[in-house]
Amino acid sequence: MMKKLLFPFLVLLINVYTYAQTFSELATANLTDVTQSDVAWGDYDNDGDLDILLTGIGGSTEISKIYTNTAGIFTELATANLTEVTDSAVAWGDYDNDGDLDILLTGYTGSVGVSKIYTNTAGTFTELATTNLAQVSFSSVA
Ligand SMILES: [Ca+2]
Ligand SMILES: [Ca+2]
Ligand SMILES: [Ca+2]
Repeated sequence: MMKKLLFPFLVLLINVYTYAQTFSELATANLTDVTQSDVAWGDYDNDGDLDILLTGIGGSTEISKIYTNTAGIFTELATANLTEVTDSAVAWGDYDNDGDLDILLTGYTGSVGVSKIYTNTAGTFTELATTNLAQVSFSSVA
């Protein structure tokens, strides 16, 4: 009887051991701490790894930042020039179908709600003037 039970038990044990995953905080993330935030992964520079778009309240001010992933070290992109928002929603998408990810960003600037599209041109982001989107905060985008 014991031998009959031993084999299934060993199979179960091996499976648990094989598939057990643990998560630990990445020390090289260097992200701004935020509240009332939204975040999205996207490979905006097309180098095969996921970068980060992060918005929210960082300290006492609204922020909108892109972090470039270089072998797991995240560096703020100086040329992002995004409107800084909180109570926000952000998404990456290649709206102009030119092969790079652009940005849809909504949220509250501290005075008004905004909805903006930013066109990605070799890692420089330019606001699209012709969106005609309703201006919102406490929003959702996809
Ligand atoms: Ca990337
Ligand atoms: Ca990279
Ligand atoms: Ca694009």
